[in-house]
Amino acid sequence: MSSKNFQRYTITAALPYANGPVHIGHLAGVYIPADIYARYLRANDRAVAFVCGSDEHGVPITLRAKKEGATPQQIVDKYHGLIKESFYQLGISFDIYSRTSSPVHHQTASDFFTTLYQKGVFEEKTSEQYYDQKNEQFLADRYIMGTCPVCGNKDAYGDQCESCGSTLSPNDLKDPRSMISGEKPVLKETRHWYLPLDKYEKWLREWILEGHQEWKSNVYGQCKSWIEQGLQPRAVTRDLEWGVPVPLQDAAGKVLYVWFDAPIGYISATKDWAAQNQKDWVPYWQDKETKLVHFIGKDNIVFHCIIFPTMLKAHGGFILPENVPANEFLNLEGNKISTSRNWAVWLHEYLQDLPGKEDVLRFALCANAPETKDYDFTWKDYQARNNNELLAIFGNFINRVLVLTAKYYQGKVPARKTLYSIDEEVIAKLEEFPLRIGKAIEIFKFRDALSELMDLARLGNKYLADTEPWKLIKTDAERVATIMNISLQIAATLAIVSEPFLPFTSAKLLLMLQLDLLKWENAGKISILQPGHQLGESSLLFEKIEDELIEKQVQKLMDTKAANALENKVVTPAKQTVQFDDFTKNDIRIATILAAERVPRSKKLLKLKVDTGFDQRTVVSGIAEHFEPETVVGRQVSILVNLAPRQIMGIESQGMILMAEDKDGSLHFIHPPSTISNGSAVS
Ligand code: B3M
Ligand code: ZN
Repeated sequence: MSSKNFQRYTITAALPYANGPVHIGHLAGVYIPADIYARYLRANDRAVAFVCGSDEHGVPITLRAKKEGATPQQIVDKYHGLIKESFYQLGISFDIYSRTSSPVHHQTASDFFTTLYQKGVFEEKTSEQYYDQKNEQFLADRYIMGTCPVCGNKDAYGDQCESCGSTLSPNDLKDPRSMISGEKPVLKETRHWYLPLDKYEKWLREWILEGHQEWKSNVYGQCKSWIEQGLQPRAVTRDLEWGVPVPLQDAAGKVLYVWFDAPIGYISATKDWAAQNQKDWVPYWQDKETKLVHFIGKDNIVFHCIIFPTMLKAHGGFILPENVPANEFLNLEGNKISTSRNWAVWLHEYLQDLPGKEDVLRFALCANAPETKDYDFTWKDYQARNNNELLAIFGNFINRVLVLTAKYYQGKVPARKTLYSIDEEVIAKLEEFPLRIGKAIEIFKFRDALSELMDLARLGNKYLADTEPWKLIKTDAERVATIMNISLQIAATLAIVSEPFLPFTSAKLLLMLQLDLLKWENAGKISILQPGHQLGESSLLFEKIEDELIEKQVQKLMDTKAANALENKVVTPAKQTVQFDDFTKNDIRIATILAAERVPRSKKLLKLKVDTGFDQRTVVSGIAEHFEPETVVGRQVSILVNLAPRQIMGIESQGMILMAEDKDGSLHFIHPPSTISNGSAVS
C-alpha cells in the first residue's frame, strides 16, 4: 500500500446510466462515500478533481428509448438533467457532472481508440452474430431472447437468464428471437476489434495481486478470480447505431462498446472541468503525483480494475487507480432494490417527499453503508438514526451549548479560567477526534468515521452532564465560563469535521457559531472560538421524525409491491386437456345466497345457505377473507351442485361456489348480468 502523501487527487464516481433516476442504493454504494472522501480531501487542502457524469450509451438506453417510444437522445436528455439536479440537491459535490453524449467525450473516446488501434493493440476478428433481417440490424445481446438452456425460461436474454441467473451468450439460447421484430434472427458475419486482456494477464497479476493487496477483500478477491480463471480478448466495438462511432474507415454502423467508452468518460469529464475552470487536465490523469480513486458498486469491479487499467496501460502515459473501494449492495426493506420492479427509494422523490432532510438520508445511508457486505435500508432504521442519534445526541448537544451561552453570556464566548482535570481530559480527547475521523476516511471506512463523529458529540454531552454548568451558574460563574468555553470549542470542531458527512448541518452550525468553514487542521483545537466572539441566532439542527411520515413511505413501497403483484402475476397456463364428456358430468347452476355466517375458528370460511331452484342447501366457501357475510346475502352465484358432499370444519358442504381469482388475488363471483331463475343450468 502506497503510504505516499499525495497532494492531488482524481476521484471518479461511477457514471450512472441515464435511463432512469438514481436511488438510495446508488447513493450508499457509490456517491455518498465518494463525496465524503472528496470533501475531506478539500478540507485538507488537497487539489481535487471529483468527476462524474451520465453514461448515455449502451443497450440500457436504447431499450428504454424503445420502451418509451423516444429517441436515445431524448431519453438521456430527460434523465441526465434529473440525475444531475438530484445529486446537486443532496450535496454531492462533484466538480463536474458531465455526460458521454457530449462532443468532448466523443472526441476523447475516439482519440483513445485510435491511439490503441495505431499502436496495434487490438486484435481484429470476424465472428457470427445474430442479425435481424427485417430491421437490417445486428442484435446486441440484450436484444435477443430465447429459451434458457439451463432452466428452460422462455424469456431469457442473450447475456443472462433472469430466472436462474445463468450468464449466457446469444448462441446458447434455444429458439432465439429478436426483441425488435420478434422474428428468428439469422447468424451473419461481422468484424470487431478486441482488447487482448490475455496479453496483459502477467502485468495485471503483478500490478494487482502483488501490488495492491491492500485493496478491499471483495475487490481483490473478484480481481483474483477473474485473473485466475484466465483472461480472454474482449470485444470493444458493437454493431449499434447509438454510441461513439468507431473511428475507422470501414466501420459504418459500429460503435465503441459502452464499457470501453464509459470509463474514458472520467477523462473527458476532467477535460470538460479543466476547460471550464482554466485548469490543466493533464496532471490529473498523467502525473504520478496524482492519486486516482474510483468509487463504484461491486458489479463494476472488473471494468474498473481489469479492463480500464489495461486500456490505460496499453495507451501509455496515464496513471492507474491507487484504489477502487467498491461497496456491496444496499437492499430495501428486506428485498433487493430493483429498477424494473420500481422497488427503490428514488432520490428525486425523496427530496420532494422529505424536504430539508438531505443530511438525514446521508447519515442513514453512511451509517448503514454496505462497505463489506450487503446491507438493508429500512424506514424504521432511518427514523431511529434521526431521532436517536442526530436529534438526541448531535442536535441536543449543540442546542444545549448555544442556549446556555445565550442565556448566561448574551451569546458571547466566555473566557476560560482555571482548568480542572476533567477539562484537560476532554481537551486531550477533543484533539484526537479529527485524526481518528481522518484516518478512517483515508482507508475508506466511512461508517467508522461517522461513528467517531457521533462519539465526539457524545463527548460533549457527557462533559455537560458531568459538570452540570446549569447548577453552578449561581455559585461558581468562573467554572461555568470554562465549561461553556470548552463546550463551544467542541461545537466548533463538530462544525468542521461533520462537513464531509453532513454538509447542510455543518453550514447551519457554522452560521450559528458565526464561523467560516475552517480547514481540517483547525479541528480539535481548543481556541477556535475566541473569548468575546459573538455567536449567531441558534435554531434546532434536527426535528423529530414521527411515525406517520415513515408509515407513508412504507405504504408507498407496499403499494408498489401490490402493483408488481398485479403486473407480474402470470396468468396460469391452461390445465390438462379434458374430453367433452368429462365436462358434461359437471352440473353447474345459478343459485341465490339466502344466509351467510362465519365458520368459528376459521379465518377463511363462510357457511352459506343457498337456494338452487330445486333445493336449499349448505355450502362452505373459502371467501371469508374477501367478503363480509352480510355483503353476500341475496347474491346470485354459480354453484357446482353435483360435487360429492364434504365435511369441512364439522359442517357438511353440499357443492361448491365458483369464484374467479384476479391477478392481484382478489376473488369475484360468477353470476349472470341480471337476476335469472335459480336452477338455471350453466353449460
Ligand atoms: N453506467 C453504471 C452501472 O453499471 C455504469 C457505470 C459506468 S462507470 C464508467 O450501474
Ligand atoms: Zn435460466
